[in-house]
Amino acid sequence: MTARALQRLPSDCTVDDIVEANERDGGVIVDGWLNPRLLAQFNHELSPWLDQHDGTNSGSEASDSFLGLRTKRLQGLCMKAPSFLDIMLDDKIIGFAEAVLGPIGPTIILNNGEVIDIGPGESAQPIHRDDDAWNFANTSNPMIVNTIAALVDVTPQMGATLVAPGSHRWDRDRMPTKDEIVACDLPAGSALFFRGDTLHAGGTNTTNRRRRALSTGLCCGWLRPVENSYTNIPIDTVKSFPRRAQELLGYALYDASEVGGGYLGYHDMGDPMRLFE
Ligand SMILES: O=C(O)CCC(=O)C(=O)O
Repeated sequence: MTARALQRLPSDCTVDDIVEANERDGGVIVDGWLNPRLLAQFNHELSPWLDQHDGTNSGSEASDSFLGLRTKRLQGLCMKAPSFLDIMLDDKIIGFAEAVLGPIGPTIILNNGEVIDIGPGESAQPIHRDDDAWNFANTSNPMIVNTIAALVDVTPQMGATLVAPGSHRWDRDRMPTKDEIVACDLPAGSALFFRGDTLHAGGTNTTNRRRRALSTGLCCGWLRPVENSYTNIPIDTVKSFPRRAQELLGYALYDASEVGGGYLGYHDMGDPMRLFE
């Protein structure tokens, strides 16, 4: 059976619309999520970093091959491209994360803020679930939500994200057939919002253009995130950020006492947010 394309929502959609579509399909496209001014500013800030980027070199061949040998990736965005803060603090992404992850944790943190710039000739990634980074966890609820925002116009031929709609409800070992996968074409500024239990991958780039996109993922406050923001962003820089950004970067004490849990992430037996007072 051929996969149904993901629903497209307008930029004035609500968090409930995003959550509802995700509940049904495992992902949804929000057109015009990033406004043109923010998009232009963010691209401007990124350009020097991408120009001087030497390509993937994580120190592990297996990891490099998954991340893409013809793909440039950047983390530490709050420092490299400060307008990322506005993206990370966007109401829709935070509302989406709180709604989906709330059942298994009272607070959320940044999993990754990562530019994924897929170059010509790159092949598609293996299809995967973001939740599988924590492969022993086996929770019944996703542990992360992610967004892939197009920073340039992205066509299916340029390595658009591939998604298997509905796969968040499949048995864990079921893989999609070709017909069950859709490529998300995204005009610049539009974004795919999806859950950590949805099968997806970066696609093949058969063009001579680069596919510049941004992955902003949020996860449960009790998880060790994919990106290490403590080392990627100097603490003196974090000091100047709004309180909510400091919390999302993992500095707030995780407090699950009201839901039968405990405290995680002490600094000197207290809340690390004291460092910013
Ligand atoms: O680049 C994309 O569209 C998806 C990337 C992805 O899924 C990943 O790197 O894990």
